[in-house]
Amino acid sequence: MKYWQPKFETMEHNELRELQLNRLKKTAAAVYDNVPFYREKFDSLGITPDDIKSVDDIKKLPTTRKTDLRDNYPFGLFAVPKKDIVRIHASSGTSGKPTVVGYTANDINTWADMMARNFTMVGLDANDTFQNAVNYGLFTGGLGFHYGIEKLGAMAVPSGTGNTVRQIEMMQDFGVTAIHCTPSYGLYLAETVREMGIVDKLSLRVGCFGAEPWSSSTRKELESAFNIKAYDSYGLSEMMGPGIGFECQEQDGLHIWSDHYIVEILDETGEEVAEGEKGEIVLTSLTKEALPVIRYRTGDIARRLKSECACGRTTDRISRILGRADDMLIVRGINVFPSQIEDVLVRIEKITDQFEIYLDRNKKKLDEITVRVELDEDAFTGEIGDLATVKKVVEGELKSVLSIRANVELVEKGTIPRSTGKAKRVFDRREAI
Ligand code: ADP
Ligand code: K
Ligand code: ZN
Repeated sequence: MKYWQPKFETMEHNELRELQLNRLKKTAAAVYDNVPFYREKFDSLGITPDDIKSVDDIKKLPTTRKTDLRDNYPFGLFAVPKKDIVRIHASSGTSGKPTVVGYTANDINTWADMMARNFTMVGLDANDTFQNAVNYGLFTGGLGFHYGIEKLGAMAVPSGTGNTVRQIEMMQDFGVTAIHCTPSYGLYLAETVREMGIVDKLSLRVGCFGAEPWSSSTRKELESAFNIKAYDSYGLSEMMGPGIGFECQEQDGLHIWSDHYIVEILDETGEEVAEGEKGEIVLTSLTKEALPVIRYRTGDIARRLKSECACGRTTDRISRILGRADDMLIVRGINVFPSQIEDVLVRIEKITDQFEIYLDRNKKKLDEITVRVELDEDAFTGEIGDLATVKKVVEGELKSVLSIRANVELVEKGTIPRSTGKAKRVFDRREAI
């Protein structure tokens, strides 16, 4: 079988537009009726869901930003009563609180079907054994992929992250044919497999890599190290999670499932960019029940590609992600905003409000984040124990907010250059992967 849901994957253009229009109307009505945030936005623009007469009328609708989710933390943008929510996930917010997203039972099912489409698209089926080597928990990557693997009928190996040698043993012992992880962890796994000299003992055919940007040279490296085909998986929690965009076997851009999302590529002024130009991906969900989102500014930069594809799917297509429109950093697949770090630091005593962030790639090819902070000498007694305590406090606070470990470097007050304009706080020394 070539398609998981052929009706939707290969829908003829006009029919697809018609479907999008109906679903857009329904979504607009749902948020207008159930989400005060959207009701106010619609009112202030002087529009109602009835003003949507064509898909292009989406331009009349308000946009949504990550800060809107934060301002309505935790459940303020949910469009259904809490009893209909069967799961939540969370990702990083721009500062302070995380962004919480919710799912109804139908949402979970839709997401799993999208995943099963992706897996079918790259040639997987119920005969496959799929190792999901990402974090399970509040992040969407774990359970998101997991449910799709089970829906496909393949055998899921929920290995999670860490313990690389054990991961490779599992691949070997269980006859794993497909793997999902971040591309940077993929590179480390590949290197370890090479060192162990067991590539020919593996049955891997397919790798799915996402959550952070990666290049075509990394693709070649992963493909040759594992003897696989490597595919790009794109997504974001606000739109469900991973898998809302995925490469097909043409390996030339990502299909975005157009029966579930409307894609706009906008310039800084909010206009659709000229054909083939780069712009910000703006997504509107068409079927999400728990958390419908209108014109979400993803902050991700890409190009729109022609929707015709040799694989026969008729969805919208985009290039791989080419960058970010804001200052969001991606560290080990986890989104980190400098403002989040600032937020943590200002609340800690005995340090000044100056800081710098350094990003490096360690020997395992994994990201390392170092935050340099200044000791406030007035608060410092000169005891060496004091230093250790301050460092520990800062590390602990950062860990609890970022969910990754940051190295903390304490320096003397005045070491970090004061700037008169926009301070340069981030020094990304990682080579692109
Ligand atoms: P995920 O778990 O899918 O990474 P998050 O909501 O935590 O979900 O992060 C979403 C962000 O991660 C995206 O907006 C994008 O910046 C980045 N991202 C996800 N997948 C990719 C990818 N394949 N290529 C580049 N960036 C990606
Ligand atoms: K991410
Ligand atoms: Zn295709």
